[in-house]
Amino acid sequence: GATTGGYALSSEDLRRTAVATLVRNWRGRSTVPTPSLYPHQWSWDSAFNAVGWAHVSPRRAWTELSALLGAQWRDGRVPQIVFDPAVAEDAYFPGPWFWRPLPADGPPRGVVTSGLVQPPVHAGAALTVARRSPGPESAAALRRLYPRLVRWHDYLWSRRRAPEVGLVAIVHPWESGLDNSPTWDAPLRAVPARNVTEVAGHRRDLLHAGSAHRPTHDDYARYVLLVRDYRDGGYRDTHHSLRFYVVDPLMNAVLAWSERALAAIARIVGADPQPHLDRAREITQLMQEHLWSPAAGCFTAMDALTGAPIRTRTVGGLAPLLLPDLDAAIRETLVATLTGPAFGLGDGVRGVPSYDLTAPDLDRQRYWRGPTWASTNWLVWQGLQTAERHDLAGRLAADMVGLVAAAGLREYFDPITGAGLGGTDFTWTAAVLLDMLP
Ligand code: 9WN
Repeated sequence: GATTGGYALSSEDLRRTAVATLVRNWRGRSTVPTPSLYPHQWSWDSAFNAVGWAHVSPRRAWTELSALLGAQWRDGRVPQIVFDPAVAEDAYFPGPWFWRPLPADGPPRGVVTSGLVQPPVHAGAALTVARRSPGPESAAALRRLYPRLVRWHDYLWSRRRAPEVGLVAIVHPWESGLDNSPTWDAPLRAVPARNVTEVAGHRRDLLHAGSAHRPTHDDYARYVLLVRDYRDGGYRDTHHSLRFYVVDPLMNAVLAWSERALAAIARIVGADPQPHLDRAREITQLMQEHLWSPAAGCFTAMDALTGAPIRTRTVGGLAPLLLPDLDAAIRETLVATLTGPAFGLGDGVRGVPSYDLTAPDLDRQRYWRGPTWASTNWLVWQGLQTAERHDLAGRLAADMVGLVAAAGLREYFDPITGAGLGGTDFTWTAAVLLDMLP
């Protein structure tokens, strides 16, 4: 096999390691993100995992997506976590007990889930799986999944749109997928950090990853309070009662990208693609109207409770590269930001960091406050292909391969030194690698 830029492992070695990790983390219907830290099924992880499985066992890719959508709530939401009943209740915090009671329009009988959501990458991933492994099995799977994916998007569109802006809002930092991103610092100031010691005592993550690489105890106290409020309100999406309500570019860009994927899937299964294309276009326009920041050179979030813009540059603000109907000038500026000092693609930085390298509060080791993550890098990689910047897409893929060759299948990486951080044997890192390997 080809060698990977002077690193010890060849492409073939890497492929073998990645496949072994997927196989080891497979639990019969889905893949755990990593057995120690996250021993259940996670929503957006499953989408990335499926893309990896497409290279190994398309059947497992479809099983994984079907299992997740099998836990879809009656109201259409696809939950952030589907708990494995075979795993101890306290293996992960907050575990199944914390989310109860689940409402009547919640998950199917006997299924316990979180009540939050994560970015809707699933339709985009399903189309990617079908393209990587075309044939009757994929066509049949798309036919089965299409109505569920439609209901999922309809939930976000009908229940989660911020009134003034018309874009989808998140009610908790965990919904963003970028949990402790500096973007949430300002809106989280309105959320008191209560019972910090008690919450700290519940944490299980610190048994498996260094505390300098994880969110703080204050972060967790706020996360817990927000879940408690939402749960005690029956997980109803009435934003007047929420303390956190934020419109975020990653969530909306991914929804528009997935709506386009649904249009392509609709054509395959004999449904009407037009409503999906219309919605995708509407989201792109609304994002350009409300979230584009010429000063930041990327899309930025907005506190939907106050209307205040949040001018942080994060990898989420680059995700609209996924949208082919973006203004040409905006697309060019995004590419300039990606290759400029804030993200440094092609300039010695390893992969696309989660946060602006020039920001004074950059923390290269702490979770979503600096490190490079495989999942978001895959999205930017897709976006660069949509933008027809195959040169940069190739650069980014080589960066990801180099990171893993040197540091292993870690959860995230220091974007300057390349050091591996967080969990080990990480499924989405393996999955994305299989898709990015030359
Ligand atoms: C909470 C599983 C998940 C990812 C998220 C990542 C992390 C969970 C946690 O792990 O979040 O959802 O307990 O910290 O931030 O993006 O889906 O890999």
